[in-house]
Amino acid sequence: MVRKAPREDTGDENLTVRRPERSAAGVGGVIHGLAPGLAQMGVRRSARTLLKLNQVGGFDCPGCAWPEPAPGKRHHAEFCENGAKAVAEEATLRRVTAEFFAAHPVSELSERSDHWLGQQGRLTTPMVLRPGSTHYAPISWDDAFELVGSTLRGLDSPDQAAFYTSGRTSNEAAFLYQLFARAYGTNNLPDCSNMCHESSGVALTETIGIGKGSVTLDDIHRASLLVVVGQNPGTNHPRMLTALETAKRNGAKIIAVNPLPEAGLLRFRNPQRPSGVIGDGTALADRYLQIRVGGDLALFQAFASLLLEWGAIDKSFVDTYTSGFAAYRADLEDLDWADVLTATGLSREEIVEAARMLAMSDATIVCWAMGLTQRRDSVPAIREISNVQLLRGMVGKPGAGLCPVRGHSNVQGDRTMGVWHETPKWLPALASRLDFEVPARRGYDTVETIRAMREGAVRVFFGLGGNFAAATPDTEVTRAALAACELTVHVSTKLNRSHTVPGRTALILPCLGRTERDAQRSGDQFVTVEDSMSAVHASHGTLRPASEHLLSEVAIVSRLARATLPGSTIPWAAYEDDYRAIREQIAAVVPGFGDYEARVATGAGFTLPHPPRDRRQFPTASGHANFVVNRLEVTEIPAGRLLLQTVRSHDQYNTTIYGLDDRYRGIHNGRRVVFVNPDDLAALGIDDGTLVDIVSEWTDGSERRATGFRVVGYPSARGCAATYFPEANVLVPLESTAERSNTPASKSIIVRLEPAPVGPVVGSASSSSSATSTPAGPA
Ligand SMILES: Nc1nc2c(c(=O)[nH]1)N[C@H]1C(S)=C(S)[C@@H](COP(=O)(O)OP(=O)(O)OC[C@H]3O[C@@H](n4cnc5c(=O)[nH]c(N)nc54)[C@H](O)[C@@H]3O)O[C@H]1N2
Ligand SMILES: Nc1nc2c(c(=O)[nH]1)N[C@H]1C(S)=C(S)[C@@H](COP(=O)(O)OP(=O)(O)OC[C@H]3O[C@@H](n4cnc5c(=O)[nH]c(N)nc54)[C@H](O)[C@@H]3O)O[C@H]1N2
Ligand code: SF4
Ligand SMILES: [Mo]
Repeated sequence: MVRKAPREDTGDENLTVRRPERSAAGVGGVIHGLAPGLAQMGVRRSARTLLKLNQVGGFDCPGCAWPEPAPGKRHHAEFCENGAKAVAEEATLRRVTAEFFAAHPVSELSERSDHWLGQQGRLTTPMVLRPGSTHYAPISWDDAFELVGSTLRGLDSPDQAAFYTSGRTSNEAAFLYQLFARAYGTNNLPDCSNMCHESSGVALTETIGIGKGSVTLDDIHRASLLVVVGQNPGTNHPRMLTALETAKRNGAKIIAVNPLPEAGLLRFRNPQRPSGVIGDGTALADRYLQIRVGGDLALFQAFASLLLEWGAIDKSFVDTYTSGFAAYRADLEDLDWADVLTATGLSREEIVEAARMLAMSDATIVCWAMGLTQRRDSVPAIREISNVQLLRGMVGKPGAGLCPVRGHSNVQGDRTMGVWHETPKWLPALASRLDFEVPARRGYDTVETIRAMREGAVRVFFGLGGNFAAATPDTEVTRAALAACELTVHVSTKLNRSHTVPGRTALILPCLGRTERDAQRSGDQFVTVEDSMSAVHASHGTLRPASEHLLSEVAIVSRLARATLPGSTIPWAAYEDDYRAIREQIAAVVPGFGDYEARVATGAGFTLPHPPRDRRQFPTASGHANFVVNRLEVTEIPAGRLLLQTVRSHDQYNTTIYGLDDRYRGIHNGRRVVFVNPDDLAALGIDDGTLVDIVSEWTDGSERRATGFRVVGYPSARGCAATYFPEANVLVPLESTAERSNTPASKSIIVRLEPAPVGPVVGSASSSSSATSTPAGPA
């Protein structure tokens, strides 16, 4: 295998490992959050910008999808450290200009790290890479749209194009984008949800009839028990800790279920309260279940079995609102406790104690995120959570419910707006209003899109935001698939990996970010977003745009549509001129959006209807909430192997790498680390600090390799290792996905660690699969 020297210092030579921190946030968090802003925006712009964050009349945080408190209850600084970093990343004063592209050939950019690419600043002008060229060159907007439009018009079928969306896109842009794709003739609308909470959507649709969570922020505050499963809120949803703290002050108990003892879950120092600035803060979790990766289905089956044994079920709820209870109860009679203990790695006593807390609670919420959704058995595991909540009657009751905690700030809204590879129920109504045909074929999801590109069935890839080349699994396969396209187009704010994996022709279309003023013909526009708890509200950009050449996402979609569908009778130009016209269409067809304009104009926004939450009405085929029988399969880990999961560091937003530290886990100046329990290291005969390759092993006998990781002894659950995404995506084959949701199984990878051959360059070699040693870009 070729070991390549990196183009620049990835920092890993200076990697240091300290003791993990015991608690999250506090004054340290605020200072850490402000530092990138000060460095990238300066003092005045930082202060002005951050004061608008999450305030009425200001912009919605481009970080995560955690909700804001109601307008009257907001603090002056209603944001967290990572929200401030997300804003700094967008509001930076650094710029990527045409001169930048003239100075850096694509071949060079492709060898730069994700961190370096992001650090170059905001994209400022449309760029094209023509066949055979070595550099991106400027192109006018008109020529860019004509290029995309003529290519799309020239395809044999609209299904030869795929239109990807990342979850930062506003409701208005998302609605227009799916309208365009459908009017053009395809349902090929893969999105980041396919890699994120798709498993939650599929499972909940089956059990309660709607793929969204059933709680509000107020419910979190009123719960008497919160179970936080497979989630690291201290890093990924920091203000969720404030909500958990409020719940605790109101008397709630908290159970954390996680292979890693994440700092924020265990203790929290609230920076908005003086007592949080000093001292050790609030102990959050009352009980910590250090579960093995993949043990959740077994855990919740064990909970259900105990609750049934104790008669601790809400019989009247079960009788009135559910179906399938008898079969479910019968199935659990055969529960094999030996399997439960193997799968979870927990003792029977630990499980019984936690189950007792469930039995005692009159208002329980279960929250979860990526620890549950990215495994082969994700959908069954989430259905099992739903089963337990149904047993106890914990849906449609104040302070109780099911709470998938979404990632991207508008990922839930994008789905509501019809960004989906299947057809929303309201699509026929839209089609008849605007006179187009509903495309007949089901569209491709993310993994299917990669496969179709590889096979030549998809020839044009269009990405509205995101970083498809880096976020997806099977890095080499995905990159080859993108490179095989006739045309790739990325609507982006920042330079990223996807721009360095061009199709035969490639376009970069730079757009406004959410923080920026969006002026159109009818005046300044605002957009709307939906948070994780179905609350919809307006977001007003206020900053001066990073460049005068930027277009809004809405304008880009509108012009794309006009260039592609010249005879279209849909009023694309009117939508671009005044976003109220888009909201009018949304209000006319999407349930729950009646009187949209008036309801977002007030600032407070509104919460979308959710029949199970609001009325215990379950829009399933049976009209009841469904108990579903799930089979418990214990993953066998061969001797000498570990079950690897991939996590986010505290200094990244998905594929955007803000910095090289992961403070809470004690990692500084580097990312190529693999966390392993010290007892496992001893059993494997590998010393802490050893440089290893991570090799994943698959049932077809194939292997994939990521090279040059430093082993860090860490108190993870036994037999379970962790490393960062996207560096580890090279290890996951396209075929390894969750049942039913087709989400890449990036959190259960059987691996062995191989001490790396000692070379001159330490910890910097590019990831590569065993099949090829093409550099994947140092991470
Ligand atoms: N700052 C910041 N914020 C973000 C993001 C970011 O990258 N940076 N990303 C956003 C996005 S898109 C998303 S989807 C969310 C992601 O939010 P999270 O889901 O919190 O993100 P991960 O880092 O993937 O963390 C997964 C957690 O699940 C645990 N886990 C892994 N496997 C298992 C398992 O089998 N069982 C259990 N019980 N736990 C397990 C891991 O130890 C880890 O604590 O965050 C959003 N917010
Ligand atoms: N191994 C592994 N893989 C994973 C995961 C994991 O946990 N482990 N998590 C998965 C998850 S949960 C997700 S959500 C996906 C994320 O997949 P994506 O959403 O595709 O990736 P991001 O890194 O969030 O996208 C970052 C890019 O978005 C662009 N961008 C930022 N803001 C805007 C904007 O306002 N408009 C536009 N047009 N562009 C913008 C910038 O150019 C930036 O480079 O990754 C998935 N991949
Ligand atoms: S919790 Fe999420 S939405 Fe709220 S300020 Fe932090 S990053 Fe932004
Ligand atoms: Mo996500």
